[in-house]
Amino acid sequence: MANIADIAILVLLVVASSLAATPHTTEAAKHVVQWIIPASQNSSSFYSNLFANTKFNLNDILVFNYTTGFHNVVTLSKDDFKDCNVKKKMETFETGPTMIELNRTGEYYFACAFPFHCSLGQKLSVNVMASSSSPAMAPSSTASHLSAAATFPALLMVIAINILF
Ligand SMILES: [Cu+2]
Repeated sequence: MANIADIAILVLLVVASSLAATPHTTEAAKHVVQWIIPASQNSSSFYSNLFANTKFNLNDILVFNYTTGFHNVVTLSKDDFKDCNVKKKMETFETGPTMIELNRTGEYYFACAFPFHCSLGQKLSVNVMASSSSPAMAPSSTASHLSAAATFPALLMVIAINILF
């Protein structure tokens, strides 16, 4: 009986460590933004061009990289964003890098509130989609997560039976 129990514990350890090591496939993406006054001619569309092909999903993280004291990040309404009306800011983040979790779907409007920075193109809007809008990823990773979770108690039961009988 001792041998079976030893083997069972070994199996348990191996399974537990492999579960712990399994990468979390639904982990949020980090989008790094070099938060500057764009130097390009088309400065007002610099950031929208930069992220034109980027998908922002729920719970992704935006990382605004800048030196504290040289820029900041404020959130604006759609209209105030359009007009660079940065005095109407809703939230202000002043310590770089600023990390913002996109914890709701829909549009976000960011700008720098330093004088003229927004009108010189330091503004970014992102449209956050629900993660389920990428069908290739979400359902399969959820399924594998569930099956791994279900395997564990089942294994414990088998081990218990082995030890008892
Ligand atoms: Cu700025």
